[in-house]
Amino acid sequence: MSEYKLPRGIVISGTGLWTPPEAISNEELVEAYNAHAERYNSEHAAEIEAGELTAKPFSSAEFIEKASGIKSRYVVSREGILDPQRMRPYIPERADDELCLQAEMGLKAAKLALEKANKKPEDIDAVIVGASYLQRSYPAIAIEIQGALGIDGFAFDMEVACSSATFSLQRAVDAVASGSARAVLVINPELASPQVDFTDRDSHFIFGDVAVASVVERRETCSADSAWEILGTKAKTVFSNNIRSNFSYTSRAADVDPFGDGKLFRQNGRKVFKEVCPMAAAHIEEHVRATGSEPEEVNRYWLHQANINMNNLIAKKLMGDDASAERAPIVLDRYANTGCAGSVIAFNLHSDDLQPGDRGVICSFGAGYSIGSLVLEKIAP
Ligand code: CO8
Repeated sequence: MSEYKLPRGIVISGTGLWTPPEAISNEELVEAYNAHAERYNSEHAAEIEAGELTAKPFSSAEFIEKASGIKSRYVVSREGILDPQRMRPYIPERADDELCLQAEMGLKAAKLALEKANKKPEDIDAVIVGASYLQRSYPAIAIEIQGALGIDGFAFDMEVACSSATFSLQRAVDAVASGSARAVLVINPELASPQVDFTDRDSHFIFGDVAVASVVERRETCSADSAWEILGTKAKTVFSNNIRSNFSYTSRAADVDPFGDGKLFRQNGRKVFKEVCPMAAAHIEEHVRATGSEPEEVNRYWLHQANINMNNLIAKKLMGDDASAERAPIVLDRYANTGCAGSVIAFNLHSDDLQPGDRGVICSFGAGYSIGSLVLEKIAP
């Protein structure tokens, strides 16, 4: 069991959110997908007629908004995604002496978090990058960002799909609690668009790109205007095959196309919905009670942002009739599913109005399955 009694006095003293400058609306995305489907169907008309191939069905902007709550998504590069002949972003390779794209995204969010926390690189002892995907295996993206910021200490990458942010925040809390770092910079650069199969109607609309970052330190060292004390962290994983991403460096040895059929993100969305909602609600209830509150007393829930209907269901279970968009804010209408970053985006955008003494929960849930939560209380340091 990964829940434990935390020593008091560890805080999140600042977060940063970097949003890519380009966005794609549902209508634009559907227009590109439908043009691609039409072209595919006409090029394969004979095989489809003979029953050897299945025709590609058309997508619809209305379906996407109703089924998911997503209206638009930010991406690092729209051009290739919207080209019916390409259907994937164009991300040119960079030289070894240039920052890689994911490090560049993470660095932008990290600088904003440091500024909000009123911290300098010399105040930080560790950098953790947590993301659903990493642009390369080594040197770690975290070490690249550490180098760019001139931080003296240690850095490493970790991947726990949608829970990479909450799990990496938990690692940061552990490091500060144990004394292995005075302050930790947690960075979650979600470069999602390269893993999306934009030719698949069921999943082409789900993801967007973004980067978030947080500073975790002791209350005594905190010099930010306001901060959030971490009352508890709780992490849980349960194996499930319902969300998979199978492309791998071992494909070379298996003699298969790493990006062939079924190798990119795929899921059984209905099953995920049915299984994860009760798990996430029970997880949060237990965690909130363990920190001395009742779920309906919590002022704000910054929930994972995968599906608005999932969030509404979980919010209702936790807050009953008092559930509202104000108490469980939604950002996926603009950002779509940004993997592990969604709950931290919600926290970044919807926490400044709360008062010292107010409580909130950051919670992620997704592939693995994995669920991670932090119960927070606002303090005036
Ligand atoms: N346009 C029109 N019709 C469509 C479309 C479309 N784009 N897509 C599907 N349909 C059709 C289907 O074919 C189906 O038709 P029929 O009834 O004739 O078979 C009908 O609409 C209903 O389809 P679904 O049952 O699939 O639709 P749902 O109502 O279940 O909605 C969702 C689909 C939105 C996917 C929904 O099931 C959902 O969101 N579930 C939750 C899933 C979830 O949370 N997943 C987590 C994913 S991400 C994650 O955990 C980690 C990945 C980490 C990567 C991050 C990178 C940053």
